[in-house]
Amino acid sequence: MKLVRRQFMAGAAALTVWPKTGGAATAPRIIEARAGTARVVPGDYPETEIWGYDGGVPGPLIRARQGETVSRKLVNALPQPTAIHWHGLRVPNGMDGVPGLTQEAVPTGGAFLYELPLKDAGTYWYHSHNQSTEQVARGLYGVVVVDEAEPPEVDHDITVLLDDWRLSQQAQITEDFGAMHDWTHAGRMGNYVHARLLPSPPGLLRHQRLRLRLLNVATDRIMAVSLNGLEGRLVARDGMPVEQPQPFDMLVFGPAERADLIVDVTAGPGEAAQILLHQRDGAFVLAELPVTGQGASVPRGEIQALPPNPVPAIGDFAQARAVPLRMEGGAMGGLRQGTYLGRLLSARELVEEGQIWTFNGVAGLPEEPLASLSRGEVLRIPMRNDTAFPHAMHLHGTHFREVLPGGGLGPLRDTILVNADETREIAFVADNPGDWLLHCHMLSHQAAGMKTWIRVT
Ligand SMILES: [Cu+2]
Repeated sequence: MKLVRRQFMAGAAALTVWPKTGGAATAPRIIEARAGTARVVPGDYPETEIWGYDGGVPGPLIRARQGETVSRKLVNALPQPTAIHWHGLRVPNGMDGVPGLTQEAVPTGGAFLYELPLKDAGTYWYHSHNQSTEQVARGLYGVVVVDEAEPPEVDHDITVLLDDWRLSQQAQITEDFGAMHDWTHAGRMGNYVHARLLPSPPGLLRHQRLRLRLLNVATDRIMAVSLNGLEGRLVARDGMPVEQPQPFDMLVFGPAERADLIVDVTAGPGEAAQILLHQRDGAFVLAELPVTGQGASVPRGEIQALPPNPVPAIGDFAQARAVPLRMEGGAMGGLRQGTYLGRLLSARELVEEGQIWTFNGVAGLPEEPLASLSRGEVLRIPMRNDTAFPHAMHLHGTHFREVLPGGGLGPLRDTILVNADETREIAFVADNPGDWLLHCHMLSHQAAGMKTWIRVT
C-alpha cells in the first residue's frame, strides 16, 4: 500500500493532502474560494477563467483516514456569497453547508470553519451549495477520499472526474447561467464533456489492478460510461461499499453520483485501456490509458468486498411511515399552478419568479418539512416523477436504500436517478439530527424549484 500512496502523492503534486495527524490540535487549513485559471481544454486553447477552491479546479484533494476529523476554514474571495456542502459525508447538521437551512451564506470577505468527522470510508466530494448552478459550473468543487483502515491492494488508485463544461470558442465559460430554457428542460448542458484522471498514471501494465473512483461532477448531465481493456467489479456506490462486488457493463451516473470500481488491466502491451462515454449519437473515448508492458504473468485473485461503513441498519421497514413525494413541472410537464413562498401562483407567474418545478405542489424550499422524524425512526419516500425529464434525487446527511419492487432493499446511496413516469421508493433511518435538504441534483432543477427538507429531532 505504501507504493500506492507514494505514487498518488507524487502524481498529485499540485494538490494538497491532509497530514495523517488526527487533526484536532492543528490549526485548520484555509480553503479559499476565488477566481483563477485552469487548463480545461488541452491543445492550443487558452486557459479557462474559473472559480475554484484555492483558485484551481478541481479544488485541493482532501484525503484522510476513516475516523479522523478534518477541518477547513472556508475564506470567501468570490464576488458572491458561498458555502461548501460535503456531499455524502454524514457530518453534523451545522456543517452541511446549505444556506437558508443549516447556515448563513458566507459573504464576500467572510469565513466559516467546517469541522468534519469522517465516519465513513469511501469516495465523496465537496462543492458550492449557494447559487450552485453558477458556482459549480464555474468550477467550485473538489474530491474527498476517506481511506479504509486497510485499503484494498491495488497498483493505482485513480479518481476519475466526469465533467461537462459550456465553453465559448475561446474555451471560456459562457455566462448564461439561469437561462430559463435550460432550467425548464434537462438543465444547463455543456459542450465539452471530459474525464480528468487524478493522478494520470504514466502507463499501465497488463494484469495490474486499479481502483477507479468515478464521480459525476457535472451540474446537469447524466453520464453513461463503460470501460474497455479493464475488467472487474463495482465495489461501492456513492462512497458506501456494496455487500457483494458486482459485475458491470454500463454505469449510469446522474449528477453527483459516484462509483468505486476495482478492475484489472486486460488490454495487452501496445493497446490501451479506455473509458467510454455513451450518448445518443454513439460512444466516444473520454480517457485513454496506454498499456506499456506485461505485468505479472498471472491475473490477480478475486476482488473482495470493501469493509462496510458503520451505517445503522434499516431493519423492519415494511410498517414504516411512508411520505410520498410527487415531482411536477418543467417543459412538457403541463404544470398549472404551484405554491411559491407561501402564495399559490399560476404556471406563468411561477416562471416570472424563475420557478417551474414543484415537489408536492410547492416550488422552492417549503416552510414546513416534508417529514418530521424522531431519531431512529425509519421513513419511506416513494418518489413519483410526473415530469418529462429524469431527476437525480439527493438526500443530505443520511444514505438511503431503494425499496426494490420485489420488496428487498438496494445498496446504500445518497443520490438516485428517477426517470420520467417512474416511481422509485427510498427508505432510511433518521439517525442524524437536524434539518436536511432533499433535492434534485440537476442544479438547474434545484434552482428552479426542486427542493424540500426533512427534520430529524
Ligand atoms: Cu431534476
